Amino acid sequence: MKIDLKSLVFTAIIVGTFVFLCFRADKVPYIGTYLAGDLFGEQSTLNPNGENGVLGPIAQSHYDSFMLTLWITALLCVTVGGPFVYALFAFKEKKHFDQKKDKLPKQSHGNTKVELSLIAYSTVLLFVIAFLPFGKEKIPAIEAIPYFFEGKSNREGVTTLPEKDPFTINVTGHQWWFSFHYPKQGIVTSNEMVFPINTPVKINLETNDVIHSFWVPKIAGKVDLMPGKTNSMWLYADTVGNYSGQCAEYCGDSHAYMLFRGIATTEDKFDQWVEAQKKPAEIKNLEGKAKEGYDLFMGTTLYAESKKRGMKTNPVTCATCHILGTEKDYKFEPYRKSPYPNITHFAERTTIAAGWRDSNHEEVKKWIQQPGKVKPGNRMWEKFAQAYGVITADTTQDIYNRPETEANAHYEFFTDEEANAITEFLLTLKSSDAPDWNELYGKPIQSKMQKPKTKDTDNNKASEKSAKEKLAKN
Ligand code: HEC
Ligand SMILES: [Cu+2]
Repeated sequence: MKIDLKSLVFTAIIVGTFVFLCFRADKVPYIGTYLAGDLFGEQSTLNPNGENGVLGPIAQSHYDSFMLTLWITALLCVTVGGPFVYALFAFKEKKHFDQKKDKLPKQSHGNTKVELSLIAYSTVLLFVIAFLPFGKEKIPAIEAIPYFFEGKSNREGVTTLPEKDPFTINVTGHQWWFSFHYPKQGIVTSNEMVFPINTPVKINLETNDVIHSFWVPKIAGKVDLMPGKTNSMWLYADTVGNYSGQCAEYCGDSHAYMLFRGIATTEDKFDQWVEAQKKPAEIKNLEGKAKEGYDLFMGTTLYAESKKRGMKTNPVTCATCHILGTEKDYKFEPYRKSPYPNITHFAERTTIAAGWRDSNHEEVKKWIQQPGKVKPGNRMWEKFAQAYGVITADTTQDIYNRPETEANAHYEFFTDEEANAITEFLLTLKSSDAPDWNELYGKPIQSKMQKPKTKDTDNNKASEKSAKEKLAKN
């Protein structure tokens, strides 16, 4: 068979471009970002050794198996796709082909030799994927499962998960945030999982409601949190950092806003953090606005909204749901499955609303006033909205899909003054010796993400107002 040079060049260009894009999409302006969000961003698994740090053996082993598979599929693409594309060019109908005069090539069907060799070829490749120790970790894919779940490693200097008494964090998923319980340390926190570097960490995963999935892309994951079952995995980081994590299984309204942070820190800082977490909240010396805020939090003051509706008591208060440990030796563990975040050390966290917004006065105030606007459908908003009759139990689910009720989700439960006072109080909830993670390790990508699209048009404001008036009448 004579090789047709022109067809060969076309084939090389097409197949070559495809393979290049598979490996270096990030090098082509826009394509990488377009295809995958941000190929080398904070939540990327593609650069365990990239500029954002070496991230330990698990991320590396995932990366290794991914790259091995990618190389092999590239080989398949060239060896099978290549002849196919070549045939398209080389054997297409010639320009002056005349059905009557010119002869058709010999028509054939099937070719046992080709078919058998293709089967053998793919079988060999599958074996290579399964058994070849590849990359830095050299974990063959077939061993990757026990590796990930049982905490093995081939890397020098990595301590693997001890069978007895490993460092443990119990993670519970809620709609739409994560809580973290440290059984040895006896503490319970939410949305920011702090752990020491160079320590194998056993993670137990449970859910309080639906299926969620735990994933810190740069360190390890993802494993589902299944109702009625405890799954586990391990993680190990060898570089300090403020890594961003994400629920990776669709779990309802605010799934996309169900983030968290994995904060890998030194042993010293970790111990310092634990000591701070064990302290009760200081409420005795509160003054002025912060004291007002505390009374509002506890619900001892009648809220303006309750007054307006002629209620003698608040139908729901912050303390109805949130734990605030104010006594010495307060025990948090009984609340480790509570569907509401522990607020005792709120201001030590760098984010609010499950890692979704930065923790600062403006964001916290907005959250308190209009939680439904920040995070659609969240449970806190739902309870206030039902208590004040902004929604009835059956409108919760589709409130965002109906123009006439969407404005209700933006209803403000607190006046500016109240929200400011509560915020002031919440921001006192920190001990002075707690580490500041943002300051130490910078912020991960969430803080650079877009704000939620809220249509803050005049039109929308007007409909909010009319919804408010309508509700006030009822
Ligand atoms: C129905 C129970 C409920 C009530 C009442 C309630 N909250 Fe919440 N709160 C929640 C839930 C649930 C979340 C988690 C929301 C999420 O991220 O999806 C939350 C989250 C928060 C957060 C963010 C916590 C974090 O670590 O990210 C703050 C701050 C907060 N609430 C303050 C308040 C204040 C102040 C009040 C009173 C005005 C209040 N809450 C009333 C249930 C409640
Ligand atoms: Cu989830």
